[in-house]
Formats: sequence, structure tokens, C-alpha cells
Amino acid sequence: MTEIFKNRAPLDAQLLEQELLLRQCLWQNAIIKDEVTSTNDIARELVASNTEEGTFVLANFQTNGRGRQNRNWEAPKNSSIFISIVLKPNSENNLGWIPLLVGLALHKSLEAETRKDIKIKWPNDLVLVENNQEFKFAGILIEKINNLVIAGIGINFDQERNELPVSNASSLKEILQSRLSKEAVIAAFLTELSARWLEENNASTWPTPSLVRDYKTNCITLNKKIEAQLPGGEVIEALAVDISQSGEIVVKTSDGTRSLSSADIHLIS
Ligand code: BT5
Repeated sequence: MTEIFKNRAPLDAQLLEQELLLRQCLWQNAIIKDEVTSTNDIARELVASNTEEGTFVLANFQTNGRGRQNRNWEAPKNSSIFISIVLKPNSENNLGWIPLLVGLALHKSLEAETRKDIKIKWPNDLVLVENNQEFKFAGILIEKINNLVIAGIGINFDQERNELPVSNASSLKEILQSRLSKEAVIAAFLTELSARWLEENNASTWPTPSLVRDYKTNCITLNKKIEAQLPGGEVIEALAVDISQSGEIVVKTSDGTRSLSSADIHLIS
């Protein structure tokens, strides 16, 4: 194991700066830490100290990486991308679309970099689908502080199969059987997110039709039979039929139609 870690380089600040300068990106100032509890914790500190807009946080290792609902997000040192960005929405309306927008930006950038058929599982898991099984290789945690939003993104970069914490996980290396540049992947994602964010945050109606259309086109959950585990523990079987104007998934059950704002989704067929 240590052999594998030895060959993994930490993030290269200079290379990242060059990649960002080549692109039209809202976020240019990277704070790169070697080890943090969670990049979202550092982003919270930035918010508390009124750090200028345009700053984002990266780390080579997280000792207490978080998923949704206080679950863990784990990856060996230097094997993965951990990034947190502070977003300032112009309006409190439709914050529910922010996780979907971040997921779509990640999807678009990775699709372009990898040329693989990857999908978004509602709300914002990035998955590769093979033989009807989905393998998650990136997850997003959105946290709200006052009128700001912290988007924390974890991308499994070059973990080997035996380093992934669960059997239905994957990494870009597993998917591609080759390496990309971590810095280029980060810059491509931030560039895609910049464009989407500016378009939505400046629009009078939000989500814009193009965001809704692009999201639905790339969302694997729609038109599937699903099992949804709700935050209270209730599990329902349903058909996923739509995404609502506030970013909820609309499902049909034997009892009628309902909109779910938060759930863990398992695709059945
Ligand atoms: C997520 O949660 O998918 C959100 C993950 C967000 C991580 C980023 S990293 C940068 C920023 N800083 C943080 O502290 N967090 C964000 P959720 O859908 O709840 O998935 C968590 C579940 O996925 C866990 O319970 C494990 O079963 C599984 N898991 C843990 N680590 C994983 C990994 N590296 N790859 C795939 N699955 C993982």
C-alpha cells in the first residue's frame, strides 16, 4: 500500500494556477492544504473571515471528510480531489437547484475530459453505469451558512479498486485505466461551474430552461423504477417521473404522486 501512496503526488499549485489562467474561471485563488478535517470546514472559516470571493479550498487529505447526513467520505492521501467553493446566490429562491447545478457542471466537465458515458444520479452523485449497475465516483455535499452556500465536492481520482470504501464505488483511474491531470480536471470543472453559475445567478427565473433541460437529459434516475430511502428511514418504491421547479424529484407511487426533497435512491430498473 505504501508503495502506491509514495507514487502519488500532492496537488501542484503552480500547475493549477496555469490551468486556471488558461480558462475563463470565476475562481482563481486556490488555498491548498496538505491535511484538513474537511475542506468544507476551511470554507466555513473563509466565510467567517469574509475572505474575498474567488477563493476556493483544496486538500490532499481529509481526516474527517463528510458525506450527506453525517456519513463519511474517505479516500487515501493524494488519491482524490477534495474541493470546496463558496457560492453567493443572488436570491433565496430555488436554492434547491444549486446541488443539481453543481452536479451538472461536474458531469459536463468530466464527460468532456473522459469521453465516457457518465450520468448524474439525483440529486448529484456522479456514476458510471456498467451492466445495469451504477458505480459512484464523485459526491457533492452542499451546506448553507446564512445567505451563502458551500459546495464541497469529492472526486475519486486514482484509487485502486481495493482502496475504495464500498463495492459500488469507482474512481477515474478505474474508469479510464489511465491517468488524467488532477489540476486539469479541477480547472475544467471550475470553468464549467463558473459559466453555469453566472448564467443562473444572473437570470431572472431560476432554474433557466437550459439548466432544467441539460440536467434532465443527463439524469439517470428519471423514468426508472426506484427505491427511495427518506431521511426519516421510510423506504418507498416508486417511478421517478420528473424534477420539480424547486429541484425535488417527483415520483409516482401506488398511493399517488409525491415530491422528494432529500432521499437516497437505489435504481431498480
Ligand atoms: C456524498 O455523500 O456523496 C457527498 C460527498 C462529499 C465529499 C466532499 S469532499 C470535499 C468536501 N469536504 C467534505 O468533508 N465533504 C465534501 P453521501 O451521498 O452521503 O455518500 C456517503 C457514502 O458514500 C458513505 O456512507 C459511504 O458509504 C460512501 N463513500 C464514502 N467515501 C466514498 C468514496 N470515496 N467514494 C464512493 N463512496 C464513498
